[in-house]
Parts: sequence; structure tokens; C-alpha cells
Amino acid sequence: MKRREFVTYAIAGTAVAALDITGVVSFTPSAFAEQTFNLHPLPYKDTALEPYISQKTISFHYGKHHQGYINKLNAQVQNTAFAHLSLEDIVKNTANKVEHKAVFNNAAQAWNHAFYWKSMKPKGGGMPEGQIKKMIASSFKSFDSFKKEFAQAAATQFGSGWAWLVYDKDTLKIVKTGNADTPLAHGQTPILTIDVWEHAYYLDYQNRRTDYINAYLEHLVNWDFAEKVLSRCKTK
Ligand code: MN3
Repeated sequence: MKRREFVTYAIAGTAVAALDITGVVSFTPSAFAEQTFNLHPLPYKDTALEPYISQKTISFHYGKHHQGYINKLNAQVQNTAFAHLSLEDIVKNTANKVEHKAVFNNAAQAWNHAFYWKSMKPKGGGMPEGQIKKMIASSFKSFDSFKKEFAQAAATQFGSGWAWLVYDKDTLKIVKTGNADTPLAHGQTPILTIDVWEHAYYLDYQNRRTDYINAYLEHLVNWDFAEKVLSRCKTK
């Protein structure tokens, strides 16, 4: 690693706070020691989201796909300045740079998946409470309009990608991103996400993506997590 490179990246980097939210890595930034990204334990048992997401889906999605992105990222950043950055800062520093596309894809997918697991919980779904409820009411016409718009974004993301509830300039918005792309790369703060790559639902729902989206909204979405993430946005 060249020291000058590290300094440049360190200055370009921003708060590490969101890392605590995803819990994707145990991370101590250091100009001297390289880090290895690790797959953080799921926030619930691999059977806990059944019958909406099966243990079999989790075993492939978390155990193979998510682990795979982390393994590839570790191999790519070894002996580079990126090995000294937080995951979120790698995503931000490689976004929209053709020469860093491969690193971006694996870093963003490592981050997106950690955020996705936290966006769900057993016996989740239903109506939110607290600040998130108020902000959804002020940002969308009603909770039903929010649900409709979120489901629509998730259903219409062509091919692989994600739908998100994001915090952007003091309001909540719904956006969708293709492949590994993430709101972090566009100056927005993710509040919740649903993975709509086929590997997220195909074993349980085959081509019925809409049924998976409805199960997420009715039974899985973790409003406590959304509330926690939102409270951090508001104190920034
Ligand atoms: Mn996935």
C-alpha cells in the first residue's frame, strides 16, 4: 500500500456509523493493518423467516451468495488501499468508476445483503409506529400508498436488483437499483431494502416475485430497524 493513496481514500471517506447498523464487519481502520471482511451472523435463526423465506433459501442466499461476495471482495482488496477502508467507504469510493467496477460490485453486494438481513425479522411486517410512521405519512399520501409504491418498485425492477426506502433531503423516497447498485452510491441513506434478485425468492416462489414482495411487506419487514436507522439520519 502506498501511504499517499490511503490518505486520499481516508479523506474521501465519510462516517463509519452505518457500519454499526449493518454489522457486516468488525472493523478498526488502520493505516498499517489490513482488514478482512467477515460474514456477520444472521440476526435470527436460518429457519426464523419460515414459511415466507425457507431455510433452504437462506442457506444458499446467505451461506453461498452473500459469503461469495465477501470472499471475492477480500481477494480483490488484498494489498490495495481499499483493504484499509470500511466497507461503506469502499462502496462510496468505487461507485461510478469503471476501473473499480469489480470491487464495487462485491463491496456493494456485501453491504446490501447485510442491510437486507436486518431489514427483516420474524413476525415483522404490518404497520410501523413512531417517527417512521409519521415520516411515511408525510412523505407518501398514506401507508397504503407507501406499500403500493414500494411493491411496484420491487415488482418492476427489470432483472436483478433491489427496491429501497431511502432518506434523502429530509424526506423518504422509494427507489430501485439494478444489480449491485445501491443508494449509498447516490448520496441517499437506505432505511429498508428488499432483494429482488431471483436467488432471493426462486426456491420458495419460483417466478411469483409479487407473492414474495407481499410476504415481505405483510410478515417480514423490520420496522424497529427502520426506526433505528431513521433516528441516526435525523441526528446527523
Ligand atoms: Mn441476494
